[in-house]
Amino acid sequence: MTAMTEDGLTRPGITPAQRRFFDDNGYLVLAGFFPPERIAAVRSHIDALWSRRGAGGPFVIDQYIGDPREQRRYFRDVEDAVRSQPYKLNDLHLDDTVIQHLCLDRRLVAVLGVLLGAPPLAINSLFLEYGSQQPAHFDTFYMPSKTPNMMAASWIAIDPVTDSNGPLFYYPGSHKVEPFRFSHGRLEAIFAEMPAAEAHMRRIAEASGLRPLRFHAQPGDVLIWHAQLLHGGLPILNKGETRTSLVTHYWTLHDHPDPADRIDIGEGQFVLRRPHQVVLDDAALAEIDAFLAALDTPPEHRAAAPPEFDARAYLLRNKDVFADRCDPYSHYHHHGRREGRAW
Ligand SMILES: O=C(O)CCC(=O)C(=O)O
Ligand SMILES: [Fe+2]
Repeated sequence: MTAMTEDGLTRPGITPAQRRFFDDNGYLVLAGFFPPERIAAVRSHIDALWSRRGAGGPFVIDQYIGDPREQRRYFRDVEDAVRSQPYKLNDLHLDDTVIQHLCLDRRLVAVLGVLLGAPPLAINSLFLEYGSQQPAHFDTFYMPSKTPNMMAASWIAIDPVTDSNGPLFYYPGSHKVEPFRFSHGRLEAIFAEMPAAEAHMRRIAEASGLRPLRFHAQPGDVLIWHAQLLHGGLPILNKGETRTSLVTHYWTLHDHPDPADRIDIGEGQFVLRRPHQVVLDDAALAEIDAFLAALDTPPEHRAAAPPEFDARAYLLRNKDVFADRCDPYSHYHHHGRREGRAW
């Protein structure tokens, strides 16, 4: 059913009709894509990750999402109680081979390769046991690809999902609406301008008559969505229920042709090489402050920054800048200003 072609993409069993459906609607449902045994193995693997977490490891969790106790922490440090409330376990795919091979399953890579027109590159992943309960958004607010639309997401159901346990919702066709541009002219969000973006999304939904659908899923079903599909997660109505799923976002090798940018885990299966998210506990804040105190910024970079430029806030808001230990003034001078980075 699949065959390797000259452009290096495998051609999977998606039909021309499925391809057209994705282009027209901005999403594709692959029902029963993963067999029940595979999903059961993922579930026990996650249980094992939770029970072994104290042994160490690089993973980062957002605990108690939507609650005053919300905080980003190292997974190795959290208490058992954290598992009984909404959380996001971030970027397991960077180091965990079971999750890597799920979100970069060869058949899934093949489907994504056809839909994106280039081999996919997994850029981040979120393991959610209680859904995201996130309002409607475009993923390009957070992670636009270099070339517009060379990005997609996969959503793999691990629990059955009904109206009661926080289904994913999405607006078919919303990917065709002119995207909202922030004041720097691009798609990634400027925090202060989110109210305007939200008004734009409401206008889209009302004026174009788009109607949201909910993804009622069975374990092993997969939903793929387009970079510009408006979507979110509904709240869990029955507090006792879980809504376990894995979301992965992908860019493409087209935009990241340098092999140094990626980890090759197999047969055409690629992970973007990047650090884990930064945990801002007291120790991390102290690390930022020590880094700032030891900076040796070229005076012209410091002088070129706006007078009220806050280097500490810049590092806090642009975690990649601190992860790479870049001088915030120099980074803002060379890249941040042009990229419209927040500070
Ligand atoms: O699973 C969900 O509730 C939505 C997650 C989402 O929007 C995302 O990861 O991009
Ligand atoms: Fe999203």
